[in-house]
Amino acid sequence: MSRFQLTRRRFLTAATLGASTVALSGCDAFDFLQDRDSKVRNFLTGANDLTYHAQRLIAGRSSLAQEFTEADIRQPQRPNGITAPNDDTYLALQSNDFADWRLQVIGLVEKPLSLSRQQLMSMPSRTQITRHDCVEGWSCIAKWTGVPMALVLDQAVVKPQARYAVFHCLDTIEQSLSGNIKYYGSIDLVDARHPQTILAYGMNGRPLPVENGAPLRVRVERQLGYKMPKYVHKIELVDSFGTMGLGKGGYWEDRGYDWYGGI
Ligand SMILES: Nc1nc2c(c(=O)[nH]1)N[C@H]1C(S)=C(S)[C@@H](COP(=O)(O)O)O[C@H]1N2
Ligand SMILES: [Mo]
Repeated sequence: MSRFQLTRRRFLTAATLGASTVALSGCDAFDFLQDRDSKVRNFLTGANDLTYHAQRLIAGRSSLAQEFTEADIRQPQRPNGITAPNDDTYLALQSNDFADWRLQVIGLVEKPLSLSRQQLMSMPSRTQITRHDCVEGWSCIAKWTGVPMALVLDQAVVKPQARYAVFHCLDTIEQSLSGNIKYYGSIDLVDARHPQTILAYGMNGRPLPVENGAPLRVRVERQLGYKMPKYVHKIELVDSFGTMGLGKGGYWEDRGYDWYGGI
């Protein structure tokens, strides 16, 4: 089990943080899909339910995604989406090496948690070399280290009526007239408790860089990249995500991507 020397090592910081424009590099959405009542989107949603149930039946609850060796890591993990959050809260945490950052675990739990990075890092860890597939069509193999999410959920004691874990992020992915929209996403508790689902604080043997989600990002290895939120600061256990965002369970899901991004 690897442990990182975080004491005086500074995280990668972007030298230029000026631009406050929307950074939607690549993951473009189609406009009609933003409409809640779009017939096309409802059709796509129905098809996704089928994919989800079929994959659950065929692949089972805990089949593992393929793992690789060090030799398979041929390039750095390609940063995508937001890579340098310029939100005040994030910048303040980053300037202090995330010493004041906490992971909140709230909602349908018996014991709400507020965990520091140090506390997360002192829990048992898992390291896995896996392939990240982005919906845009590129892949990267990288080594990820973090706490199995199941251990965190056990510590919080999830209530029986909880069905989903929602990840709330610190980065603004879009500036709209009604305010800043932060990235968010959700998975069901089957995936949340999957042995390869980790809350990662390390990548390729180093502390997770800012561009890849420091101080904490999720790895959900049987799904596509957009299902793995970066810059996570809050995990909320819910029985429904219908009242969040546009009601589809995540920033990209609200814009037409499948809720179940199975690979
Ligand atoms: N908070 C946050 N999480 C995010 C994104 C983002 O823009 N913000 N982009 C998603 C997408 S589309 C991909 S492919 C991966 C990219 O992760 P990487 O930058 O480590 O390659 O993060 C996902 N999680
Ligand atoms: Mo992606």
